[in-house]
Amino acid sequence: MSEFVVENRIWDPVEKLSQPELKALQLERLKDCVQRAAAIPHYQRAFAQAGISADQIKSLDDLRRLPFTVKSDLRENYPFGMLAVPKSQLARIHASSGTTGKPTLCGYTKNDLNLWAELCARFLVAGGLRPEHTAQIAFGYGLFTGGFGLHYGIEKVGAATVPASSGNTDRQIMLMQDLGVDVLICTPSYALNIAEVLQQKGIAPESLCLKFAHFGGEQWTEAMRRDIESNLKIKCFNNYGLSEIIGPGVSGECAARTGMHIQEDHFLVECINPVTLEPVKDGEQGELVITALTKEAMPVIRYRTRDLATLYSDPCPCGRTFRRMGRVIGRSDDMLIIRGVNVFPSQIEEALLRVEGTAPHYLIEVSRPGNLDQIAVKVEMRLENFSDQMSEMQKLKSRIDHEIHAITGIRMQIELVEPNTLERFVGKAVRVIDNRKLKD
Ligand code: DLL
Repeated sequence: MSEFVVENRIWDPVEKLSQPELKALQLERLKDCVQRAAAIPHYQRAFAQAGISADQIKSLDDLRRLPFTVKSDLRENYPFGMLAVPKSQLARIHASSGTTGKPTLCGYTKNDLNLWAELCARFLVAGGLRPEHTAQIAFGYGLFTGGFGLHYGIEKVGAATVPASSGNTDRQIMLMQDLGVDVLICTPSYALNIAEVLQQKGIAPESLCLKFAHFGGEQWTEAMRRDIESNLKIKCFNNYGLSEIIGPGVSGECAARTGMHIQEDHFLVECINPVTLEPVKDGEQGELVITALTKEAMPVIRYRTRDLATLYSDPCPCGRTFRRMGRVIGRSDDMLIIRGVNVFPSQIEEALLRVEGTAPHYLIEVSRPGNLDQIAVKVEMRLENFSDQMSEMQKLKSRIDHEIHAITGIRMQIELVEPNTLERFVGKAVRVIDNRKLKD
């Protein structure tokens, strides 16, 4: 890891609001948000079905009386059915990164765009960004919220952006070298990709000016953070968001890196058991449900994110009072159920990263040849550990098998593949192919 030390700085004093002040602000905003949502036909129907009206919201506890919003609600109201303002007031439209069917849209008014930049500025500053820095954005610029979201956040802080967009790793590296880039902004899997190309080109990471990075947009693990930090000699910060809510800017890590502070003055976050829909206790894992309190164009009520994480409300040394969320450890809908056992791709990644000699590139393939689920993991080897000796390879396979079994409790078929043979991704990585679904 780099020696880079992030001094604690807070962008907006609101991040230090006392609990009573925060709760009062949230309640006022919740009432307003529900009033605005009540003008949208979808919410009129959903509120009527739940037997609640906007004027019955008297306390923050009343949030639980409101109906959930799910992705299919947004799809069914495609393209503009979820807007609370006339289309003429939109300043921009983004979309979720879904690859099949119609995307789910997110509309922004001018004020929404300004708020979004503010929220990104908050987590960027918490994670070390200062006006003197140069930040390279290797997120795609387009309907995906990563590129533009981070772009305006960086500009708000007053740092310089290099809007490289995604792909063309050689050019990314050239820009980093020539422009003295200090900060890298992309998905964690793309950072691994960059580290690998640097190594292939024989460029020492120390020869770059890179000091730290802000990663988000996909799941990653602590082990992957360690890997990237040691390969690129930088410090990495995690940030989280989703386009249905606003994009990046929902939460992000501070210098303490003990979870991502949720921007609670704008987002009410609940953590529920995805089966019973009851709230889980603080510190227990559950599905995040988010209400976007202040978005003008698209107020979203109790959006079921499907992201599984844990909320923490113990004090943070940075002085921010906003609760934190831990890493997203999986999605309630990409959870694989293998012979009745719940398995998350992130658990397999954690296991692989424990075994020296494997590269953090893998592909999980699930099938059901007869009546029994089978799961195969293709694991790429590191060049230096690749050997012609069967016995060496066999040893490596059994170490992987052991770690995966220790973490998930099930045995998987392990296939070692040659270095640089699995597909690389410039955006979000695709790690799972579930062939069982194709038969449905
Ligand atoms: O990925 C927004 C974003 C862009 C966040 C750049 C951070 C940085 P979507 O394309 O709508 O939006 O995908 C949202 O990505 O529900 C999570 O499952 C996943 N995700 C986003 N950030 C993280 C993270 C953007 N830090 C979906 N850790 C979310 C784990 C993440 N998963």
